[in-house]
Amino acid sequence: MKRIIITGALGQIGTELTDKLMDLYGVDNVLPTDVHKNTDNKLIADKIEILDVRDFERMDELVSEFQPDTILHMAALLSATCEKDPLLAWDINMNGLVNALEVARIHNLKFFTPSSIGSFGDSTPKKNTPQTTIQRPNTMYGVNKVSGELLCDYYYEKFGVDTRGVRFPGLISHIKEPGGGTTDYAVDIFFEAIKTGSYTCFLEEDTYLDMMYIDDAVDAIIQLMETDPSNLSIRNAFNITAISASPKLFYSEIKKHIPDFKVEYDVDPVRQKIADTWPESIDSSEAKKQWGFEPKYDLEKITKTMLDALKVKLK
Ligand code: VAH
Repeated sequence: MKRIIITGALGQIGTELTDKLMDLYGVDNVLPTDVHKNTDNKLIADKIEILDVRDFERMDELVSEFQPDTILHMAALLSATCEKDPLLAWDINMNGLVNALEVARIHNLKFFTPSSIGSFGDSTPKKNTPQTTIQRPNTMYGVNKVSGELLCDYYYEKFGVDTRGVRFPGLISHIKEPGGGTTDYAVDIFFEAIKTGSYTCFLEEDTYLDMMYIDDAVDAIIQLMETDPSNLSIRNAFNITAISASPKLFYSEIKKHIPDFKVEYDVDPVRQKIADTWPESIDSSEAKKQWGFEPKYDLEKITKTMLDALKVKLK
């Protein structure tokens, strides 16, 4: 990668990904885009362009002007939001993806878009979920992610577009909070531990899901995109994860730092139903073998990093 355009640059991943890319490749070699310009990151604010990924002409115009060699397509609605308006989710998540793939094909760009553990369904093996296994999700988000994986592989095989992807677990960050995700509790719990000392969780205490700290997620995208393509026998998309954790596990780790921290449960049936169809733990051995994926943050390090950062951010 030398010159990169990013869609969804102000999202939970996009914000920190853009920042890291500007640091690594130079501010002038990164073009962040999103549907708004609201950011307190000055470097991003100076560069960002408005782009709704459903607008092919605008995307094509930005790429023709900026002349990138890579597009990182991060714009999408997350799982719980998708269930509130499935047809809007299909429009943004799928028509946006087709536009990004078409732009990559026409302009010969390297291409990345994330899939998710949400691409698995209730009939998928839940523990140590294999890289290749049954994927019959019954959520609009999951349908979008499986369709997206298949479409990205099609563009690789049919048109030779260099498409690559990963299946992200829940991502934990303190700079940009997620919005509308089933795993958002794993971010909210840290914010509330510092803000109020108590948290009401919308998932059951023993709901185990794969999770990862945002720095490991950003590093994984860059590492995969910089890998020699001859090393890759899989394109879309690699299982990656750092930990398998539950609300109860996060609670007990946070209590080591904040002894009076309290958690109650008020389960959201929609998000619990989604979470119950997702794996408890996935096998990320192919990512390790093919491009050296190795997360640096375990539960202990995630907890200390989040609490230390939020004590400063929220004081
Ligand atoms: C969501 N954070 O909850 C996203 C993610 C694995 C979960 O895809 O929808």
